[in-house]
Order: sequence, then C-alpha cells, then structure tokens
Amino acid sequence: MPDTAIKHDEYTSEDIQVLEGLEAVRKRPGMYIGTTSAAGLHHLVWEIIDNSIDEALAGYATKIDVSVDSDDVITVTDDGRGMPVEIHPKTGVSTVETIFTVLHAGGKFGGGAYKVSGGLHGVGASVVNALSKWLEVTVKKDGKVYFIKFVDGGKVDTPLKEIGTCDPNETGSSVRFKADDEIFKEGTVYNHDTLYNRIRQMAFLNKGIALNFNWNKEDELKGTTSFLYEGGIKEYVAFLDQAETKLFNDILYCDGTDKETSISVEVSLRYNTDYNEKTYSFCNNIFTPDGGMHLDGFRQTLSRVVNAYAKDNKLFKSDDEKLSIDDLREGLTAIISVKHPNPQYEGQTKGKLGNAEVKPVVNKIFGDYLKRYLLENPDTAKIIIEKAKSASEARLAAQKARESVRRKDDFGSANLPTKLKDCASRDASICEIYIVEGNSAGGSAQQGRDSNFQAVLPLRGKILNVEKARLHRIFDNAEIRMMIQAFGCGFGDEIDISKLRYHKIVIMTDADVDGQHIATLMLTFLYRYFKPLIEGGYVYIAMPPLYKLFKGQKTLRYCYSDDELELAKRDFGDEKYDVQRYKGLGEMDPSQLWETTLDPEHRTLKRVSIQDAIDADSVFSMLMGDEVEPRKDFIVENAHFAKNLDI
Ligand code: TSJ
Repeated sequence: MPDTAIKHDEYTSEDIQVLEGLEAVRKRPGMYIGTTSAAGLHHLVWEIIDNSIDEALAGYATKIDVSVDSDDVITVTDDGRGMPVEIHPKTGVSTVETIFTVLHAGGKFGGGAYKVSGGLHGVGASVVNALSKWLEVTVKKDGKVYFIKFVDGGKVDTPLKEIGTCDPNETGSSVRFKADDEIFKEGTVYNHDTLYNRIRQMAFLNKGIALNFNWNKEDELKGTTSFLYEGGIKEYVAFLDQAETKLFNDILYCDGTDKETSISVEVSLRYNTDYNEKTYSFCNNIFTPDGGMHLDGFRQTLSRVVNAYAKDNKLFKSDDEKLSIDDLREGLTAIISVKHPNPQYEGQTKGKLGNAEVKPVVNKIFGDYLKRYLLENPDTAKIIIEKAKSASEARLAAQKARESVRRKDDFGSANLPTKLKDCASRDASICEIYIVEGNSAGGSAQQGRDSNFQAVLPLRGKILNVEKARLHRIFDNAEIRMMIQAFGCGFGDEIDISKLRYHKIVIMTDADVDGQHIATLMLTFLYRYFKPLIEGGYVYIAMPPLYKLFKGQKTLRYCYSDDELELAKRDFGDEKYDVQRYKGLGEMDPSQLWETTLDPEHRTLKRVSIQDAIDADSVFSMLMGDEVEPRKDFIVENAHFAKNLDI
C-alpha cells in the first residue's frame, strides 16, 4: 500500500469527530449495548461474530472460528474476502480503520451485500472497539497480511501496515480483543456455556456455515467443538426433540424468499407425544421471545391449512368441528426463522417482531408448502389431526379440573399455606420469597433470614415432574399448590403481576447435582406456568458458597466457585488455613446462611433470563424425556452441564 495511505501525525477535524464518537460510547455504553453486565460483555462477541456471519451469508466465507484464549481475550476469525484495506474516500484513512472508528460505519462499506446482522442492538465493530482495552485486526487478502491495533477505547496504536505475505488463495478477517474492565465493572470473564450455546444456535440458524468454538483455557472444559448443520433449522428441531418420542419420522421444512420485500423465511416442525410446545421464532438470527408477525403468520397458517385439510378429507365428525391453534400447539416443536432487511422490534423489551409485511410472506411460503405436504403425506396428516383432537378433548377436561381446584383452594385469597414462613412487610416491591429445598435447610433459612422482608417456603422432595403431567394433574401436587398460593398472582394465562406478593422469587438449592436438578425442575415449572414472572425479571437463583476458608474459629473468606477458590489460595500465599467444602445448605448455621446467601449486602443472586429458562427447559426435557439414549449421551458427553446447568 502507498505511504500516503495513513496520516496519523496530523489531526484533521474529521479525526477529532471520530474520537468524539467513540467517547460517546464510553460515556453511555448502555445506550449502545444495553448493559455493562455479563450480558453486555458477551454482546461484544455477538457483534463481531455477526460480521463474519454476514460475510458467510453473502457467500464469501464458509468457516468462522471463535477462540477464548484466556479469561478475557477473544479471537474471531473467518475465511471471507478480508476487510477492505484501501483508503476510504470519506474519511481519508483505510476502510478497516474506518470500520472500527466511525460509529455505525459497518454497513456502509459493504459491496451492497445483504446484511442481516444488527438486529436487536446491532451497533457494529466501532462500539466493540470503543469498549475495549485493546483490539487487533488482521486481514489476509491479495497474498498480503495486514495488521492494525487500537488501544484504550479505540485509539490507533499500530497504524495499518503490511506484516507479511500469504498464499493469495488464503483470505479472511480476524479480530482479537480484550474488553475494558473500567467499563465492564462486574468483570470481563467469558462464560463457557453462554458462548457455547449461542454459537451452536448460530450454526443451527445458518445452515452450511462451520462454526468452531475453541475454549483454550486450562480447565476441564478445554477443547474445540465444531458446529456445522447442513440441514439448518431442520437439525435444530431434531436436536430439541431428541429426548421426545416422535409421532412420525419426517421433519417438515420449507424455505423461500419474497422478491419484492427481500424477506426470507424458513420454517421447520415436527410433533411428538409430549403435551408441551417448543416453538422458537427468530429474526435475523436473534431470538424473539415475544414472537410477533412471523410467529402469528406461522400459527395462523398452521391452523388454516390443517383445518382445511381435515374438512376436505372428512376427518371431522361434524360440520362445526374445528381445531384451535392451542390444540395444534400440543407436542409441537417448531422453529420459525426470518431474515428481514429492516426489522422493527416492539414491546417493552423489544422482543417482538413488528413488521406487518412479514405475515403474508410466511402465510404464502409456509402455507403452500404445508398444503402440499399434507396432500402428499396423508398418514402424517392424519397423525397430526388425531393428536390435535386429543389435545382438544384434554383441554376441556383440564378446564373442568381447574375450576374444581380453584373452588377447593381459592388461590386468590389470603389463604396462605401453613409451611410458608411469611415476612412482615406487605410491600411486594421489597419482599422476597426463598424457595428452599429440604426441611433442614428450610429451618436454617427461617432462622437466618430478616423476617421483615424475607419469606421462606420449604419444599420437600422433588416437585412433580411437569414434563409428564397435564395441567389438571399439576394441581394435585401439594408443593405446587403452596407456591401458587404464596405467590398470589394466579398462574398460566391468568397471571396478574400486580397481585404478586414478592418481587424477588429466589430458588435456593444445594450446590450439588441433586440441587441443580431441583433448580432445573423449578425453573422449568416457572417457565411453563409463570412465564411472565421470568420475563419480568422476578426470578433469581441464590448462590450459596461452595467453600469456607478458616483458621481455628475464624472465617477468613467464602468462595462461590472453584476458580474463586484457586484465586483465594494464591492470595493467601504462605498463610496456613483450612478449607471446608459445603455439601449442602444444611451444613451452614443460620448466621452463616445469612452472611453468605441471604444478606443483600453480601449475597450473589443470579437473575434468571428467559433464555436461561429455555435452556433449562430443553436440558430438562432431555434429562426427563422418554428416550434413554439421548439422556445417556447427554450425561456422558456433557458431564460439566450436569454439574453446572448455566442457570
Ligand atoms: F467488523 C468486524 F470487525 F467486526 C469484523 C468484520 C470482524 C470479523 C471477525 C470479520 C469481519 C468481516 C468483514 N469479515 N468479512 C468482512 N468482509 C468485508 O468487510 C468486506 C470485504 C470485501 C468487500 C468487497 O466489496 O470487496 C466488502 C466487504 C463488506
């Protein structure tokens, strides 16, 4: 490249504007990445990966590597064309430098390629740069290797230069960065399972792209996992369904693009013998927890086409028989994935796709396919309709059972369960309820708590396996009825958050495999019957310590993870101390439980996100489902998950 390419010794007015731009990101990072907690930290990685995904979707890259080399350094590499290195006419510096220093520059420099990244937050590489301690870019193209490095929130440290040569057939972009711990004050350590799950999801949602996840840290998770799904979301459905007993072998799949709007649609589904639904919708690779026009279109079409088929083929007993969409949801596993050039997200948490023009596109592409599929596969069509008919009958029976349960217990009233040790305050916004496993731990919690605002509900044994039970059976379970009464807000479709008696619902279980299992059960139950409580951020997991370091009678410190124990051991140097490993909550006396787990000043609570609940739900289905093989595989291959379910 010519010498005149980069001028860093003279600052022009444009340069100053650029610095101001990135400074704005550092001043108000929340505006750009939502939060500076762990979610925001991981968002930086998604932002970078999105760029490589775009390159792959444009047809130029086939492989993306994501590597974690230490706690806080991430490298993303693709085999695309390599970011442009020539001088950009508007900024006077190289395009690659521009991409990283001008806000929202990402899209403007493309060759008109279809860009899908940048959905929910979509802020671009410059924001990542602004929030990094340092960031290095390596580009391979035209047989040359280029390098540029930024430090301290986006200042050029090493201007773009050629650092070597390579095979001219070898091209690609690589970005390596370390997030700034002055911005991410809660820490810059990446979570293995968060990265693993999202990268796998990206691979499911983008068929044919190889995503390799390299966890290079020296711990028990070390290793490389390669994700490549030629079948895309069809394989996603198979994955979500692996623990279920399927009703037929085929997985339905269709895709298509509407020329006029450039909206593309993919739908895949199958039915299993279970009673629950697992339907997830996405726009531009981003999960839309509150659905929207793509999901509405899917449900409308499913109901319209199946009903028309049943009618035409005389599968209904009477003329007015009809399957509702709720009937068709039982046992359904489905993925709806759309790509839209200009998505609009609605709702308080922006989790709902608002573009009305998506619905007719889904109706057309999925409708034409489904109609034809049912005609060509009458046996499968019959199975689907029989399943929905039985759901319809069960729903009527459940409604009756619900009414009788409601009369018996009067869920809405001040009729509280005797096991509940309630708190004094009636101000729900400060009240907390600890749902505690086991009676001995319940006793410690009851004595150790601040009874002004902390209530305790001990649960005995494992709560009902919700996977296997239909709604009317759930309410025969005493533990579940107690929870419903204690929360006070109703359940299912009839939740009234204004009646919720505690704004923190804290699941507290032992830090062992059994405890994790019970936490997963609880989370699955809450996800299925109290979803708005999870969406509203009212559900938490307590984090009791795993270890106590002590000397004689004196407690030196508590450690909440193995990593923390290792760090603590280093901190102590030569000092002599003993380590106690807590096997269960019951081993702590009330004052220790207060100090470590209940006291708002010192405790750690994990807020459960809807994604956590979905992960628990699918882990749970896998561990509880009918199929023995996947369960065994899961436990053997993912032994670390059984230990740490990432909740
Ligand atoms: F932006 C970024 F830094 F976040 C980033 C971008 C990070 C990573 C890991 C990869 C990429 C990236 C960008 N991969 N591939 C590209 N491609 C382009 O920037 C590119 C290359 C050539 C042309 C062209 O028209 O010739 C156009 C584009 C957009």
